[in-house]
Amino acid sequence: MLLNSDQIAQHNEARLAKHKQQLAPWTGEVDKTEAIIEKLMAYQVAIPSWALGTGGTRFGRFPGGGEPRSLDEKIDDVGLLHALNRSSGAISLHIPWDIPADAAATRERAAALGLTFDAVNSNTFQDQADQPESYKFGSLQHVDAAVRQQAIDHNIEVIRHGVELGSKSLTVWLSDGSCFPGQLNFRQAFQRTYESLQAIYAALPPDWKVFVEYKAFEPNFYSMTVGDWGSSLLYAQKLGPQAYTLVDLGHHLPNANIEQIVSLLLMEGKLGGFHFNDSKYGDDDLTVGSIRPYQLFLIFNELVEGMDARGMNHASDLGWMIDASHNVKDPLEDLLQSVEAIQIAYAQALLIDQARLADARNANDVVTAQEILQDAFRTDVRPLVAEARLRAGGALAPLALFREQAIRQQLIGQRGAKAIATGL
Ligand SMILES: [Mn+2]
Repeated sequence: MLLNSDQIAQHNEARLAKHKQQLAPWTGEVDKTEAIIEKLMAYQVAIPSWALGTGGTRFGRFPGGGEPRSLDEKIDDVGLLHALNRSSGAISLHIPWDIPADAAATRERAAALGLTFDAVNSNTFQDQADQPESYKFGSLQHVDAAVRQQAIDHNIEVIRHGVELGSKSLTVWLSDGSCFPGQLNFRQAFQRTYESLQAIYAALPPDWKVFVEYKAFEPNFYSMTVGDWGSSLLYAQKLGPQAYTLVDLGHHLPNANIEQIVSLLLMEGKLGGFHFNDSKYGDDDLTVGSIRPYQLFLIFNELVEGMDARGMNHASDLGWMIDASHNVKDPLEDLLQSVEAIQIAYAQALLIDQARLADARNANDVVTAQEILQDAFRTDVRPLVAEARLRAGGALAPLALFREQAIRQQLIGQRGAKAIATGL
């Protein structure tokens, strides 16, 4: 065990006086403060198995050492994150990178660390060594029925693995599309994709959801067959009540109003969940909140208001997942930063006085409406987030504790300096 509860307790003890001081201004508004802390404690973010190793770009990859070499070690890493922040209580797996050799044992290992399995992800965007058909020209959209069937079978196999692990949802992200005008008949590509998705949908257990993830461009650069929230919603509506749209923050054209998309999908009961990340230009997969924290806050404003309007449970009614991975940071430190950024945006959104905001809107008082939002955004809620962690048994300062305990050095000692994560 790289980190035990005594070490966390010692770390917290040393920081407690300062934390209490920072929390003091909040204790005057007990009801509001307690409500936010409780919601933060219930809220868990799923960690993607592919973010635990150093990412890369098409130009290169610079592994950092001590990366998880197996599914078990990936689960251990998420367990470590969860021990530090008590908010990373789920893991999202990618098949075939993370096929469990013994599902019951994998499930047990995760449960011992307080982890559950969030959505399982299929992969038809690259060819595996042993597969007969190639996805070079698409998978579910392919003109050849044999390729489509192979991709359908793969998705059904992913569901089967997910069932064994206790997962309740499948995320389908397709790289299908075209790189040049004339390459594809859009209508027929849509229709073939829809029929393939129907076959996958038919294999879903009754208590499962399927998330249809969209992406504007890359790896196809002329058209993507699930290219925007409109086409994803179309598939989800046609498929039926178990199908939902998944919003990946990096999968839009520049300057898209993501918060408006979120609001409308929620209104239609078709928002399934999120892939959190941040970006400056395209699908940059940067640390959540590192580039556009205000956008993240505005998205959470729509989420809180929209979920409350539908009587939804913030913690459990949507899939909350990170999808980020890059080249220059320690992946575990990066994930601690991402989870904290999500919690901060969530807590700030919970601060918004929605009744006052509605009054300002109804009075066409644009200035007050903006003030209400920015008051919340400019409030330092970090003491609340830290208090939620403390009460849940986590560390007051997870990143600091990660470094104090030299956890990366310990991982390198166990796994080696040249250990490279399986998967991407
Ligand atoms: Mn994604």
